Amino acid sequence: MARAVDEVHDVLQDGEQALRLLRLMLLIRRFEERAEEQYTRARIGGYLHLAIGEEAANVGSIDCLGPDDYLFTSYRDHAAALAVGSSPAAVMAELFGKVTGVARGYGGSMHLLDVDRRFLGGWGIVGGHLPIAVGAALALDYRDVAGAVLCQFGDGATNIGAFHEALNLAAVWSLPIVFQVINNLYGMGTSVEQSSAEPELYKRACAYRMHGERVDGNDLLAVREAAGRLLTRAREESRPALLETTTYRFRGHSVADAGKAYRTAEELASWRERDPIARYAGLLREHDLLDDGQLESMRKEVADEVSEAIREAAAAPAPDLGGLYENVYGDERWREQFERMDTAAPFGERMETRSWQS
Ligand SMILES: Cc1ncc(C[n+]2csc(CCOP(=O)(O)OP(=O)(O)O)c2C)c(N)n1
Ligand SMILES: [Mg+2]
Repeated sequence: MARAVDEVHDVLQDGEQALRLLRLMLLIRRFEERAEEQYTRARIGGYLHLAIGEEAANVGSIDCLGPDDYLFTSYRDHAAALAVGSSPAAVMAELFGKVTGVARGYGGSMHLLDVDRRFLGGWGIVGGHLPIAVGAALALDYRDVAGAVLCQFGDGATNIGAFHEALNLAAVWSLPIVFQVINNLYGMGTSVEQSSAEPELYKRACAYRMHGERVDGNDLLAVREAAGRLLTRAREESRPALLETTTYRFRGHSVADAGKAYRTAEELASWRERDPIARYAGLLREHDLLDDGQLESMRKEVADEVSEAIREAAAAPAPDLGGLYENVYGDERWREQFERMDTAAPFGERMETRSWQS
């Protein structure tokens, strides 16, 4: 794979920017560790999928988004929300199901969003958001806006029908979208080798005559270079691409999975040696952009920021249950429908004809 070395290292020409990216990855790591802890304290309900180990794959591409671009991702979405600039307090509050959360506490961990920052979710159905992201790219094209869509998903999603439908349409209509597969080698407990006839996932792009390439997803600057180049191409030439970023999740699939039954301790250890944060920090040290004192104070800063986010989330009120169905039904008359609920009736509601049926 050809890589423009000068471009890869442009970040290193700007010390402030180089440190900003490190800080963001440290913030994500700390946020995830504390979210895991809060889950075990039963302060977070539902599911919780952590991106510990996948920070570079997230930050590297999301950092390339411009003011007219949109972001979509899967349920492993905390890193994406933080990378796009959502406040840690609002993201944590969403995990806690509080009204100050990014989805007002109704979405939870898998359904983060930040419309102001053009982050359109956080989606729980594997691969289900790909056609929706294609729709956003079509909207950009239709409105003649020179923006692009970045759509992230896991390796498991590449075996879902919607993946193929989405890539096909994006290619047929030549839409400005970069599909980023975050290949962490497993879909729950099933390895890519076991589940994919072509385990080099970027090669699937050729079925749609689309550009595909693979980069080391634990190398922040490699991800950033490739994503930047493909997003620019999408914006300027309205051409889709498939970018595969190989990485590894250090934790289990979700907090309910220890992540040990289907992979060996040796495998985990070998990936830990390629920890994206340690690796990037090492690179900054080599270039005299970072010393131990700076790293320590940065770690402390993000730790304090996350502690404060937890404090705020814990203190915030839960949403009003009366609004539970708001934004769920398009028809405002839903209220009337639920007013008729009667748990004692045979089918859960009274049987007379409802006005909204007529
Ligand atoms: C359509 C659909 N099928 C199954 C599931 C259950 N499920 C949730 S996550 C997951 C694994 C997906 O793995 P991958 O796409 O590699 O993403 P990762 O979790 O590794 O980030 C599965 C099968 C689902 N949510 N949606
Ligand atoms: Mg996976």
